[in-house]
Amino acid sequence: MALRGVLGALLLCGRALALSGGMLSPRESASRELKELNGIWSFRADFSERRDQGFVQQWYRQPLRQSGPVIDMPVPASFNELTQDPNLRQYVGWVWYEREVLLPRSWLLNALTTRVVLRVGSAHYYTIVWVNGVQVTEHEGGHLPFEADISRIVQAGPGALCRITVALNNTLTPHTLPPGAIQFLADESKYPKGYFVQNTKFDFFNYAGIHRPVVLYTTPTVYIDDITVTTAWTGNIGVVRYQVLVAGSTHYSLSLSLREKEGKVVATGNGTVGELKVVDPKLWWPYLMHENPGYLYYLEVTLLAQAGGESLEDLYTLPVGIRTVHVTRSQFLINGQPFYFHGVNKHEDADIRGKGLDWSLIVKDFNLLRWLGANSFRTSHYPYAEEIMDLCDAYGIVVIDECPAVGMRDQENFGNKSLAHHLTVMEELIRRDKNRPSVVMWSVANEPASELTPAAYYFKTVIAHTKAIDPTRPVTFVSNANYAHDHGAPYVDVICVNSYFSWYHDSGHLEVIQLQLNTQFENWYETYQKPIIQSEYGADSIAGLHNDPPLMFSEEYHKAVLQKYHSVFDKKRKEYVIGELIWNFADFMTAQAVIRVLGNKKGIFTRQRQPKAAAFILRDRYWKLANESSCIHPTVKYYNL
Ligand code: BDP
Repeated sequence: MALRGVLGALLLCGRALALSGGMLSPRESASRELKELNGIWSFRADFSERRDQGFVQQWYRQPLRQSGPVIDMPVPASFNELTQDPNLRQYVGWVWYEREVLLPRSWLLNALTTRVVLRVGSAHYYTIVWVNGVQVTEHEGGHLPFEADISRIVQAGPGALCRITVALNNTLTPHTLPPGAIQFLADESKYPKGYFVQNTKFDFFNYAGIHRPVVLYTTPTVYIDDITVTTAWTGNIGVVRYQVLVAGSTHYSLSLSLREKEGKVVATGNGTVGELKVVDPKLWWPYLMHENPGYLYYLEVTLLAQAGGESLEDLYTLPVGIRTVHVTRSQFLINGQPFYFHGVNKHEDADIRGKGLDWSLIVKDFNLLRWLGANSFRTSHYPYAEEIMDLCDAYGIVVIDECPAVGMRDQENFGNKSLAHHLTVMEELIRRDKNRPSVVMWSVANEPASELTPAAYYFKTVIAHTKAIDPTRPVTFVSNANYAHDHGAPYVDVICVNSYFSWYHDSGHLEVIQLQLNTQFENWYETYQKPIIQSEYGADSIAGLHNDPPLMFSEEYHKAVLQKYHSVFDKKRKEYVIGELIWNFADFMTAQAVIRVLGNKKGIFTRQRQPKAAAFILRDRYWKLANESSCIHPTVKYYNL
């Protein structure tokens, strides 16, 4: 009960925090310095019965080692699988992190001109941050960044040592995204006193910890707070519309220049709002649609201002891709050309580090995606790291950007409290990713119980809000509901549908796939006349397990399921099916269950990124699809990768 009480109270506080200002990715420039705080932090999980000892004893007031034993914990990483302690693996409640850092003297000398910001790339799920014992921020939700201006605290402090304490709670409630529920098991003949478990209705392990980099960075006290760009082109003229938000003063001037990759300035402008015109623009194209995919310009924004009698300058450079996105009744157009999504669904998931950002894994995954001939992925089932999104922009990998609304299976998940939080999360997601050319569509949820009556108002509201914040991108959510009873589908631009024929239904009966898939597509299209993406399909296979004729869980069965689906895609893609995204790119960890063998095994790669037989089927198919596309450039070579 106490655990529920503490989290409940905090979530209420969270509600009051209004979303304001920008969330530009931290970048060094002539006016901004950056210090990464990745590495070993001190850590303690609060195993007290009520999980509240850290608050009662105010662990943030002094170094963590003084209030009890600490262990080393890497950041970024999930804490779950880094020790041999099963209780930490399945821990639910508050954990505490701490790091002491020495700040450069130059950051502290002039409070009138220098601002110091602490930024957390993501921490799951509810986070409170103190600096030198003073609370500086709190944030609800994993997968998205948050930050705090800590200038006042560090600049008033006794010296350059700065102690950062982070308390983080992985408890999920019916109103969090994703939702979950704590179940207290009171039968003392079966469970120890106070025993509880956390139940979720989504199919991945609820890894927790500080999952993405923590950085400190500086800006001048008058600074570029946010930039919004939208792009268009007609004939041989590209247009970059911009809006710049400045904080700290109303007396400033702004100048902008747009540079090519090679450095040449192609357009200049000034003021907070304007339009830059580029003659013969190099458009941003998806991977395999052009010989030079992912072309980025660089928008350099320069701010000049006066503060405390001094002249200040702030510089920020934003990568910009010029491209357009449109949806018709049967097509998805990028730069006016039909785009067919042949890609994957992923997870941020790996051995040992869980959902912690890992550069080696990121690079390996992008190499595998390109080897596969995949041109797109969906960020199932939550926003991925900015570092990943940067590479999507640069490589031309098209993204359906999904928010963490997954496992919304109960009536309780569709009330006003959930809705208010869902709107905030969409605002945070769009604020972070709005300028990314790779993001072509927002997905507001995965497999919600959209057949429930309240889902109609709920999704109407979430989708309208998303479109109001970003009118430039289509919006969807991913459905597994019956087409005739789905209350959210009327509001989406593209129908995204998941199905697992011959797996969860008619298990073992490969022969029914084509008929059932055909019926699925026809029902949805006849009802809505909107283009359709098969947003999940697949089967589990244990790498190295063989059986012919194909039986479930063998590599042969996995291949056969894919091939049956593909034969229907090939007919329907000539009509209104605009994409196919395999479930899943790689095997991943889930909660323990009788249908999961050390996790979900629907990956075409193992968790260690070794290909199963299905990967080769998909590779042949994706390269064939790419080569068929009218705009693929002949220099793109399958075997060169
Ligand atoms: C779908 C879910 C996905 C699961 C997958 C499966 O969207 O998260 O992992 O099924 O069961 O329903 O493998």
